[in-house]
Amino acid sequence: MNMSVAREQFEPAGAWAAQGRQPRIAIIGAGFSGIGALIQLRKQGYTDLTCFEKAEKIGGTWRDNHYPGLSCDVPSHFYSYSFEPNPDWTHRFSYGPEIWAYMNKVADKYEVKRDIHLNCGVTDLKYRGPQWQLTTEHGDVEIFDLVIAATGVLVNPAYPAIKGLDSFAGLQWHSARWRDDVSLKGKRVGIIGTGSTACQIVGAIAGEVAHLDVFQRTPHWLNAMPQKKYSATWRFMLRWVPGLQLAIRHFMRWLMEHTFARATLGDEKQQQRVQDACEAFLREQVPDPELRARLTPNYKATCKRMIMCSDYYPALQQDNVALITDRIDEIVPEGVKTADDRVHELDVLLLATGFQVSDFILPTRVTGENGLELADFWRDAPRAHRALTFPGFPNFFMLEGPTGVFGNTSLIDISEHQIACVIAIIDRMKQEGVAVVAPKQEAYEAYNRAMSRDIGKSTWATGGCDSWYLDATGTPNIYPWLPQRYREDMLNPDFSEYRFEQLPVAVS
Ligand code: NA7
Repeated sequence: MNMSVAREQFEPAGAWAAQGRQPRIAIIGAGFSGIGALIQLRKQGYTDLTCFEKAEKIGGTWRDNHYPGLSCDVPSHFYSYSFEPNPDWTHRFSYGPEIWAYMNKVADKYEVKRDIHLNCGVTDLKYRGPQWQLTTEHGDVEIFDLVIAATGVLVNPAYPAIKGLDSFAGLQWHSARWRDDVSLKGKRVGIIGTGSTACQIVGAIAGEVAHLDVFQRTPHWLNAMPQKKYSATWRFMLRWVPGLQLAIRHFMRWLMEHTFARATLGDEKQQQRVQDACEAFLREQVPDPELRARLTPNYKATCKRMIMCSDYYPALQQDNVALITDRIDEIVPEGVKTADDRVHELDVLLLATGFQVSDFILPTRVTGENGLELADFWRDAPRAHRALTFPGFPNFFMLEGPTGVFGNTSLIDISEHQIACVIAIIDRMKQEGVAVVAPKQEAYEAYNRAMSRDIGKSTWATGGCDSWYLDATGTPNIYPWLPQRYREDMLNPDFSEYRFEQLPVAVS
């Protein structure tokens, strides 16, 4: 494929809106957000869309993650597009393959796959006011009026900085790079990490491996996953009873946001309720006091992301499973050596060690006005204006950007609201012949000041733990208010926070 386009072809294009032409919009990433953006933009009459996807298939995190036991801890009827409810979800909390299939089905139905270039990673984005020059990994160059990064939050695997990691003689891989070609049956397996991913994997593989060592650095709080298989009758009702699916969606949203979200955001009563539930769950599930003590965190529930998983504790108590809480000293060819000088011999080592959470669109090089690099703008910690835009980076939007609503709700729901905001901004550009839009520096600073002030009240900050929510400055890099507030802000953007610039229309 050769998409090379001479820049001159577009000059002096300048203000698309003033010229009355369609804006050329690049969308980077074909996961839930990118596909949602393609669909919503097209519905609103924006048709010059090109989506760049680095992988050979669409799907984002639901393509990358396909480990055993993968499921979503947000209820399916809420973790789906609002414009495409799915009466056929088989479970209250869907498993990974079903979610991925749903995304593909929606992409097919709305015929957006034709807009997607697969195997086409973007390496470089350069602002050449008022447009963006986009370079792909193949060296092709294209010019766009607007860029929407839909590159996800937890994308690049974090590999643990443990001495000797590469010296392991057996097989090892990260949870997000699962080896479907290797059977774990009858093998001695070790897993490093005890976050949501590890809990799901442990529950799924404990029954088939010969032996499983679970290496825990810090215990996490768990609660039961109230999983439920939906009956055919229920699914029939969902399909035919008007308003039922919508009512369930709203109820699930309300429930999540009035329990977990409030518990996290300083509502002490709710926090105590969640705390009590987690403690009771641990007591009921783990009768052995010695094991229970090793599984009891010394920080508040909801400080780290609370894990919903019903088969982790039972799996840990199987005869072929051991919880190892001694510090890992190093990885040796035979396995994992712990601080008690013991070598835990393994055939396979699984790394469920999370993601590089500060990357977002990086390592794609993004250069804004006056040569400002996004990586430098984010030097201390990634920040954004309303988790969506950046001063100095005009005509550039990032869905699920830094300081977004990452906890206690559906990311699909949040990104849909962000897309609505992007469309409102583009509509205004069109109506007023605007060529350049970016948040004002003072609006960005005021917003981030308010966030820093209020995030200090959340259990992410006060709960006494270390977590992936904390950035390099030790501040939770996450939205400090209820998701409802964010949705309202997205639906009613305050245009005074943005710099809208008209440019003279060049005569060709
Ligand atoms: P998480 O939640 O970041 O968990 C990573 C786990 O790996 C966690 O238990 C870490 O221990 C552990 N870890 C990381 N580095 C090391 C080293 N060097 N040594 C030992 N243990 C280590 O990632 P997940 O993939 O489980 O979940 C990520 C999100 O995906 C989740 O929140 C959902 O939103 C979906 P720690 O607790 O830091 O001591």
